[in-house]
Amino acid sequence: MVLDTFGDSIKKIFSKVTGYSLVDKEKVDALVIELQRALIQADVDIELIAELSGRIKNNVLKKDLPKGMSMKEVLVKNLYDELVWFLGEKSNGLELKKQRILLIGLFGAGKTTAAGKLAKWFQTRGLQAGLVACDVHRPAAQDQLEQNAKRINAPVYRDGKGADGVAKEAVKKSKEHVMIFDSAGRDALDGELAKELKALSKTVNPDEVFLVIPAELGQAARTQASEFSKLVGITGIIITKMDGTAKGGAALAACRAAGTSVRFIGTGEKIGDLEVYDPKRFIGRLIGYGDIEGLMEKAKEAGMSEDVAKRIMDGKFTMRDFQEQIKSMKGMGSMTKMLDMLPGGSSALKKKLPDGFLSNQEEKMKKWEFAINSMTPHERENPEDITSSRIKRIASGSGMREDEVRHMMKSYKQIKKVMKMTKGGKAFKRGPFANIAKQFGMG
Ligand SMILES: Nc1nc2c(ncn2[C@@H]2O[C@H](COP(=O)(O)OP(=O)(O)OP(=O)(O)O)[C@@H](O)[C@H]2O)c(=O)[nH]1
Ligand SMILES: [Mg+2]
Repeated sequence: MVLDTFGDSIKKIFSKVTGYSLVDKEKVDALVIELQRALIQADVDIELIAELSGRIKNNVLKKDLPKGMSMKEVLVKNLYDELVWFLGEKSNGLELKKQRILLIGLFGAGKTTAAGKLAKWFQTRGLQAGLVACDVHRPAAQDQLEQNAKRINAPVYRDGKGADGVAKEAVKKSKEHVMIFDSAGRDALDGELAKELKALSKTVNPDEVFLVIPAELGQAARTQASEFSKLVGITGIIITKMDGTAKGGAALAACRAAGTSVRFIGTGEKIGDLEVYDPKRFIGRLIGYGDIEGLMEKAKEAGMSEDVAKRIMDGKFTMRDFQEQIKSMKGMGSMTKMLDMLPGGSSALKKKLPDGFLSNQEEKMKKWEFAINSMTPHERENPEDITSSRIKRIASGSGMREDEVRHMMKSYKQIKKVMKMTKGGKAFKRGPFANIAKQFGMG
C-alpha cells in the first residue's frame, strides 16, 4: 500500500540528492515533484504541499545562494527544513507542575501502556505520579494498569462506581503531583464514547487531554485526530508503536494536517520507551543521519565543486579543474572520493581494489599537483597544447621524470573521458576504468 512508503520515499529523495554531483533547475523540479508525490500519498493537505514546494524552489533557485553553499547543499538543507516544518512543531513534553492528564483513544491504541510510561517520565523528573483506572468496561483493564503502576512503584486508584466514580474518588484522595487518567477504548468514536469522555472530562477537569493513536494508522490518523478534537477536545497527541511500522511519518504528517500537535511518541513496549516528540530527530532517524550537519557533510562529500561539475558537463575539464579536484581531495580517501563521483558500482569497485592501490594513487596525485603548478596558465586551460618540449620543461620544473608527467597527462585524459561519460552513467561498462573493472570481476 502506498501509505507504507512515506518513509521510504523520503529516504530515497535524500539519498538521491546527496548522490548528485551537480544540482540544476531540472533536478530541483524533478525532486520537488517526487516530494509532492510522497506528501500527497501521505494525505497531506494540497495547499500545504504547494506552500512547501514553492518555498523550496524559491530558496534553491534564487540567484544569491548563501555564501559558501552550493545549490546542492541549499537543496538538502531546504528539503530537511521543510520536512521538519511540515511534520509539526517540536514538543516541549509536559510542564513539570501539578496537573491532571486524561488519556483517550480507540481500542488497543496504547492508552494503558502510555499511562505507565508518562508516570515514569514524571518520576524521572522528580514528580510523583498516580494512575487512575477509569476503564471499567473491561474487567482486566484495571489490573493491567495496576501492573504497570507496580513496576514503577506508582499508586493506582481504582475504587468507585463507573469511570466517573473512580475519577471522583481519585481526585479526592490523590496526593501526587500528577494524576494520569486511563480511559476505556472503543471501536469507533461514536456518540456513546463521546458522551462518556465528556462526562469524564468534566469530573477530572484535566490540564491535558491526550489522544493516543497508534502509528500504523498512517494517514487515517488525520480523521481520527480531527474527530476527537471536534467532539471531545484534545490538547495533544501521543503516537504509539512508532517502532513497529513504516507508517509513522504518514501518521505524524496527518496529525499536523489535522491541526493537532504530537507531544510524545511511543517507541516500544517497555515503560521507558517514550520520547518527547522532535521532528528533527524523527527525520534524522528516517533518513539515517543523526542531524542536519551529518547530512550536509554527506552532501559535500559525495560531490565536487559545482564549477568543476558544470565544466565537466559542458565537456570542459581542464588541467585547472583537474588541479582543483586534486586539491580538494586532501588526505586519505581522496582517490576514493574521486571514485565516489562516478555513478554505479563505485563502492563495490573500491572493495575489490587491492590494498594500497588508492594510497599509491594519492601519492601520485601529490606529485601531479607540483607538475600542474609548473604549467603556464595557458597550458592549464588548454592541455591539448602541451607538446613534448613543454613536458620536458614541466618535468624539470616540478622535479618529476618526463614519463611521470606523460603518465599524468594520460591519467588526466582518462579521467576527463570518464567524467564526460558519467553523464550517460555507463562509465564502468565502457570507460577507461573498464579495465580495472574487468580485472576485478566487475566488467
Ligand atoms: N511495540 C509497541 N507496542 C506498544 C506500544 N505502546 C503500546 N504497545 C502495545 O500495544 C498493545 C495495546 O496497548 P494498551 O496500552 O493495552 O492499549 P489500550 O489503548 O489501553 O487498549 P484498550 O484499553 O483495550 O483500549 C499492548 O500489547 C502494548 O504492549 C509501543 O509504543 N510500541
Ligand atoms: Mg487500556
